Amino acid sequence: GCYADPVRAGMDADAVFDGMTEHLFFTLGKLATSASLRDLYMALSFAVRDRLMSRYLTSQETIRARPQKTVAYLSAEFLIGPQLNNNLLNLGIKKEAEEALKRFGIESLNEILEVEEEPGLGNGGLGRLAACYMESLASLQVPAVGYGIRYEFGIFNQLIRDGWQVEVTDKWLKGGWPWELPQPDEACLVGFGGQTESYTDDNGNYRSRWIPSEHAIGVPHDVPVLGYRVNSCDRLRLWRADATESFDFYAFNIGDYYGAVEEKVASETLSKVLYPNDGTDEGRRLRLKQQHFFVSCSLQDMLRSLEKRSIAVEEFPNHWTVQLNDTHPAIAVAELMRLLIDQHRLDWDKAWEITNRSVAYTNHTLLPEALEKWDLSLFKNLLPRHLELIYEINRRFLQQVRLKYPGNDLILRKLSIIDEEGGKAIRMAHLATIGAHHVNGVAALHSDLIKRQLLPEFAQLWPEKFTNVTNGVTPRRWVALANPELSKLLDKEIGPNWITNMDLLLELEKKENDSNFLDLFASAKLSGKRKLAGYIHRQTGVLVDPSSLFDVQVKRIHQYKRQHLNALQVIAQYLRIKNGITKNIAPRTVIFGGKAAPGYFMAKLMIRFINGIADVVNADPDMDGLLRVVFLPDYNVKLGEQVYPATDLSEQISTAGKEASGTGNMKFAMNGALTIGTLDGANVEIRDRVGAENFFLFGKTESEIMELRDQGYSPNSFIAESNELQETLKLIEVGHFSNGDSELFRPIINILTGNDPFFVMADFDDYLRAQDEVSKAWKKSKKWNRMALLNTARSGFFSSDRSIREYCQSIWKVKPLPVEISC
Ligand code: 26V
Repeated sequence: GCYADPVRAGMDADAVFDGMTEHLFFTLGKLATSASLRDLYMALSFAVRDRLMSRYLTSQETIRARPQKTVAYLSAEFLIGPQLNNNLLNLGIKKEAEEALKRFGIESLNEILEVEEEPGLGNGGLGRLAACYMESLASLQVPAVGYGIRYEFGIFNQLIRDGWQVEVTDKWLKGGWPWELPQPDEACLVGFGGQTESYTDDNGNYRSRWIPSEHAIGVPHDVPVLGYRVNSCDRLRLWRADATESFDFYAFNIGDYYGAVEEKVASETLSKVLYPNDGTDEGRRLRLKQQHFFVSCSLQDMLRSLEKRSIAVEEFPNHWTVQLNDTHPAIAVAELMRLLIDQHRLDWDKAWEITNRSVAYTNHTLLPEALEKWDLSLFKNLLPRHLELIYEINRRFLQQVRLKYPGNDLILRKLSIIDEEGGKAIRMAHLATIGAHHVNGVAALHSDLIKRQLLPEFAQLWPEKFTNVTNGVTPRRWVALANPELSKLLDKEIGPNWITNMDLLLELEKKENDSNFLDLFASAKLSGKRKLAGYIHRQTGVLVDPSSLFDVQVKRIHQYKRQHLNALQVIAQYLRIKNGITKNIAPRTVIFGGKAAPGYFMAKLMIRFINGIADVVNADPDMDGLLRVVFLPDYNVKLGEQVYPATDLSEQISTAGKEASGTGNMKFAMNGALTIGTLDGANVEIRDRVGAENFFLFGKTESEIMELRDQGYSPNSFIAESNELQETLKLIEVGHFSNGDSELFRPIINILTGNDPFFVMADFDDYLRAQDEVSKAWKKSKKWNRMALLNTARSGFFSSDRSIREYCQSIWKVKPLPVEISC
């Protein structure tokens, strides 16, 4: 097909300029002479969107008539980041856009990119992974739909006031967001609450019927996801919750017009706000509603696509493969059963076969406190029919277990979907595992621990079900777009194909002793550091030296990620400098960034702690030229694009066994940062790939941590052995970083010296030793640059293209479907 209007969608600079002029006039109601930067951002975005349409519509046509399967990636979060630059890159019209902007008097595309609000529709790694995967699916020409929620307010914006985090509502839609296409004609209806009743159908079979007490309407808002330099343009379909007409109708009859409006407002709150993944119990009911809402809309949408083409519902698994991104969409197992049995009238066995053949589940955490459980009473109140179905799924499953383990009651209790300890609860990971044909972890170590620790009985029961797909990140956004200097160098050295084939970076290995090339590589890094230094100065007022070692930890703030371990190390370095022991010290700029969940007291105190240290260090003339500490406010995708290219040292210091994978670690390595890290998550594989000699390893292994825990961990035995650690703790206790207030950071000291589940004291000395290695290595700059180059050269494995190929081959059984545009 061909829908391109060459007048409106030409790819040269003239056409882009004309497109912008038209949109300024007709879409935005502005004259070019009075256009603001925001107007120009909107005009360029609409012009670029026009140029996606031919690819988007042809792709959707091709997928609709598809001879084969489409991937449905179900995720409560898609942290897609800014869209304009990515679409310019993937379309290949960046130069043309720059040229068009010049004619509006704009000298740098960056001025326009600055204006874009990013949709913060995710918390961190899990949501960003979904976005990288959508981009790779499109680039690999795999038919796919990402299904999620169009939150009106995404993750909060973070301000730092007096060192504390302050949360501000994220009003990302306020200026209008040009990248979405609302499709009200494809709305879906979703029920909640009420009760079930049994009845006998026309054939004399007992059936259950759900009469919900409440409904919401899901309106799809579609975002085109264009692949890199291909015609394939997949779709991200985000559901917005609307009130149903029936409320208005009912209220109209009884004359309560304003009451009806209030009801409408209440039901519209369903897709209002994204919840932090690690918050307290706040809003649990609403969160379960959100999950069922988007899952039900998405499954109805998939079934409708078959009906439209008169394909029998039994064919579902041949047309859709449904991936559950963590347990947030795990209700899909029960909802698909409900739709197949109650609406499509299939019998249980057929419905179960279809469900099981279609659904696969990715686990993203082992932390027991992070495993989703729903109180039975809450669940029953909101989803009574789903509870019946889950009981039946469980009954049949446990019967199977009984046959395999006769008389073993313990194993039944362990495997049951219903947790009977304390108040009864539904374990969503069990529902997902039983319903899915594959369960995968997100890094080799993590997948291994799923089998050995999280779900050992399930793994014994179904060994073939469990597998690993190590995470990856898209080289388009995280290298080509974020790091133009490095990209230019790579293009020149090995040609442009590395962007879609990161294994080609291995050719850089032969440059490892080429001083000339190493200098060029280092100057690309320096250019990134200069830009970040400018940003740091504008944002925080702190002046940092681009020639110092940029030592960076950016990620959500968590005890298990151990930002406090990094902070303690900074204090130890501060003390050494104060004591005149500067021989082994390399000049460093230690940079932190990340948000704490609003209800997570300890994480918020860690931010305050880092800022307390920064204030003391940065104000002390003894630290000049040796140490700076910066907390970058409001870490998000856009800021990440500035940070990764500017980093020398990547801090990946979680307690072994706690970080499922990490993905920031991969972005750093690709951009030529060295890692200081524990044997946790994907760090293990990064070290294997880049070489142990190009990685600063420290800390206890997962099994050593387990052993410590089993012996009874006593932080004091580690403190007793380390003078530096004692002095470091002492300085905090006397209030040195809190203007003499010896109480402020007491909770941190108490945790670290008491019952610390993350073993900070146990790893401190080895961490300090590894940091000394870092300082030593930094001083031999040629050697450092060689190590950095080898990190980039050997990081190709961590492209999300590789991850997606693995999902396609071993889990989804889908093939690429190239899209032809015949004009
Ligand atoms: C974490 C926590 C931490 C403790 C408090 C409760 C709680 C609740 C949820 C979570 C996050 C769970 C899911 C998640 O975001 N996992 C992340 O997924 C990334 C992509 O696979 C992976 O790289 C990260 O290691 C993993 O933490």
